[in-house]
Amino acid sequence: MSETPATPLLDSVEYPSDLRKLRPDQLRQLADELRAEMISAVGSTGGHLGSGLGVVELTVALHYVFNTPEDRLVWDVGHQAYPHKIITGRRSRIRTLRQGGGLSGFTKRSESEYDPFGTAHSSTSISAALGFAIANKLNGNPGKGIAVIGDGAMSAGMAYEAMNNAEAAGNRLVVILNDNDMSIAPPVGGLSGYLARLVSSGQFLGLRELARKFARKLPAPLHKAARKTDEYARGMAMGGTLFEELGFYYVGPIDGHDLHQLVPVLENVRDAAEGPILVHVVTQKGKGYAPAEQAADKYHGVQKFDVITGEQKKSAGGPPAYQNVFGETLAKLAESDKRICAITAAMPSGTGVDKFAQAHPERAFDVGIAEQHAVTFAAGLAAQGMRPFAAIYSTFLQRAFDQVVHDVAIQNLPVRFAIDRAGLVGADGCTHAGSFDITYLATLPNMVVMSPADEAELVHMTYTAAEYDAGPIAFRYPRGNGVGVPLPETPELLEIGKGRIVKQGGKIALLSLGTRLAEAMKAADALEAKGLSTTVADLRFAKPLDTELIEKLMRTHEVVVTIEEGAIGGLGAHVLTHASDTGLTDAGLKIRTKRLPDIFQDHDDPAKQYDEAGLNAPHIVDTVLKALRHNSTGVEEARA
Ligand SMILES: Cc1ncc(C[n+]2csc(CCOP(=O)(O)OP(=O)(O)O)c2C)c(N)n1
Repeated sequence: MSETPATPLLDSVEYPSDLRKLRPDQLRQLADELRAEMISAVGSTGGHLGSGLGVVELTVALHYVFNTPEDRLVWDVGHQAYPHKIITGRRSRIRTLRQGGGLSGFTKRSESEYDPFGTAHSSTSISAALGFAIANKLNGNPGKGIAVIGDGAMSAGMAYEAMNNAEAAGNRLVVILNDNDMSIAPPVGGLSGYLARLVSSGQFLGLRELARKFARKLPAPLHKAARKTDEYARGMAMGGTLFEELGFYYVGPIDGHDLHQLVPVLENVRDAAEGPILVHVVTQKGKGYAPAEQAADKYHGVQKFDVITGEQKKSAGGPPAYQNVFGETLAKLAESDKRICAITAAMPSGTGVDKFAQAHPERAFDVGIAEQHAVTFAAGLAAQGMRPFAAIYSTFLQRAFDQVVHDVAIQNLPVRFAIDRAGLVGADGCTHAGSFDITYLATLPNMVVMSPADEAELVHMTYTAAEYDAGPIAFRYPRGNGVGVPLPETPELLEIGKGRIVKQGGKIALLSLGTRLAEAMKAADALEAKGLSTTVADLRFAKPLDTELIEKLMRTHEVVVTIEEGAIGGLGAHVLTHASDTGLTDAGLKIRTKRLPDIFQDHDDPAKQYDEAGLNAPHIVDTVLKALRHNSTGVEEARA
């Protein structure tokens, strides 16, 4: 006899208040439906999959037990929050994830009151949750601050800064350590070893025993749970000395997929009179979806995929990704140069450092999510005569700005910064956009800042950086694939601070930095078609500026337009400052800057983002035409 299928539960759960009406024995079914819904949604949108699958039960249990949104739940990084979005009023929009106008791939305050804090850069959750907890304490509000932080994110210093400071929050602060023994890549360092020892220590205690041991620390509630059953406490052990030394009550490790364990343990934590409490939850990245469970990266981030087979939509192929051009070039250079080292902060494949590591494992360093340390570590290597490349995404290097200034630039140490994901990044949105690096680097004395126009130029710049020992040097390049130019057999040593003329014209000069060169060339063609002779220069360097070239072009052209994929304060600002300081603007020269707009651009299709930013060829043409129509007092003259 076949069983009658259970009535679906997820349809009745729009918000956590609906979830709390369910019986504990219904939560398993709900979790299964939630997992299936998430797989189906990400199959149609692409995005982060493995991390969300690993926290389905945790999501259900947290919202079931705690009083969200009054209790402030902060998901670290936020890439695992898709199940959370589905049961906090956003199920109807879940298939818009990461698309223009759709839901963000991370938590976002403007999206929902259940997202009390925007995340995307890792390891911020404990600090933020502590802020919520203390604010509530000061204001007499009842809510707690709850941080859910991964073992990867726990490798960053900021997490410890927060824990070190957390005691004052008492039982208002709860930290859930979501230990899936994975970062994007396998986790690195002493902490991951420590957590593994806690999990495998074998000191499993029954809940009665646990309650006795904890009685003095976590009063009454554990006794209550102990009366229910011992079962769910299997795997619950004493330990966590590190966290206890930092002032936390450590509970765990517990099985993060077993709702019979999770719910009562979290109830105890909720009702505990003392704190702060850290609950060590063991989960499996990709849980419940075979293709993800079997994948080496546990399907951390995926393209759209077929739910039945797990097969991801192939990307179009074509030219190599910039990150791989960098990684392979550096690996080749390191064959004959034993001083070259490569450092990544938990992004070996994203930065191409994996390619280097395959060839030179002893000189490749994954330091975990620790950008600040990565930079100062590189500074130490450089000070000792090595040639370190710190390969860090533009957006994550922001976190290490003081290290760049204080440890590298002031000491004029030759750290090479290979800065990936510079400029707009499409579906990941403004938290991941590399908008500011030209500004924050080119403002520093001693710093050299380059940007390749294509993948062949990236090869030259990698080589130039390797050979440059006079001080710090950075090169920034975008997400995605190159433009399809052939890669050079032998890299060229570029002259520092020298650009190149790509197209010689007369009236209009387009000064491009980076990969918008292709759009500058298209714009030049369009301008030529209108009878406007146009020069295009690829400046290669934002610092030092090729002042000789720039001055010459300014003296011989009527309109000069700078083009860069970076925020205000970058190339355009440097060119304008130079022109103004040298008096070149006095004679009525028309200078315009094309750059990213002064807004945080939302996630969208890259082409649309460039349109919004005004960085495509037609926008460049418009800018030139408008400049030509302006008279010397800045007033736009009527069209002829
Ligand atoms: C400051 C910073 N550096 C790097 C990243 C890129 N990144 C996103 S998720 C992730 C791994 C996080 O691992 P973990 O915290 O264990 O979460 P899991 O994905 O395993 O659930 C990394 C390195 C980031 N978001 N922020």
